[in-house]
Amino acid sequence: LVTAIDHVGIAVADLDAAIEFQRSTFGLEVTHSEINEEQGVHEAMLRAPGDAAGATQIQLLAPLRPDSAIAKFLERNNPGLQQLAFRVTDVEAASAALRAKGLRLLYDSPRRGTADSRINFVHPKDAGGVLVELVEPAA
Ligand code: V0V
Repeated sequence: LVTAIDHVGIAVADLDAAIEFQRSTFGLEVTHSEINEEQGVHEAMLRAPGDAAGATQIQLLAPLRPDSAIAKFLERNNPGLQQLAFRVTDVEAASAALRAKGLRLLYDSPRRGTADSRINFVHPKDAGGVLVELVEPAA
C-alpha cells in the first residue's frame, strides 16, 4: 500500500521562527512553501541537504485561523509532531483498501495537499494514536 514515508508534520505557532530554528540548528533546507486555505495552514517543506529529491521531508504547519486543525492541535498539545504522511500511488484506492479493513478515513474523497498532491487522512484513533495522512503526489 505505502511506497514511502513522504513527510512528518510538526505543528508550529510561528512558521518563520520554526524554519529558522530547523535551518540554524539542524541545517535543514526549505524546498517548498505555500498557503493552503482549505486546510487552514501556512506550511513549509524541509529536507536534509544530503537527501535526493523524493526523500522524506519535514513539514512545518502553522495555523491560518483559530478554528483550523493546527490551531486546535496547538491549543491542546502545544507545538509538536502532528502527523505522519505515507506516500501512495493512488489515494482513492488506498483509502478504499483501508476502509475495507474498518479504518475511518476523514474525507469521502481526496482533497488538495501540498504542491497539488491529493490527500486523505486516517482517523488517529484507528491508527495507533497517530494522525496518518495518505498522499498521492501530483503526476
Ligand atoms: C486529535 N487527536 C489526535 C490528533 N488530533 N491524535 C493524534 N494526532 C493528532 N494530530 C485525538 C484527540 O486528542 C482526541 O483524542 C481524538 O483524536 C479525537 O479528537 P476530536 O476532538 O474528535 O477531533 P479534533 O477536532 O481534535 O480533530 C482531529 C482531526 C483533525 C484528526 C479530525 O485534526 C483533522 O481533521 N485533521 C486532518 C486535517 C489536518 O490535520 N490538516 C492540517 C494539515 P481523545 O481526547 O478523544 O483521546 S494539512 C496537510 O497535512 C497538508 C496540506 C499536506 O500534507 O499536504
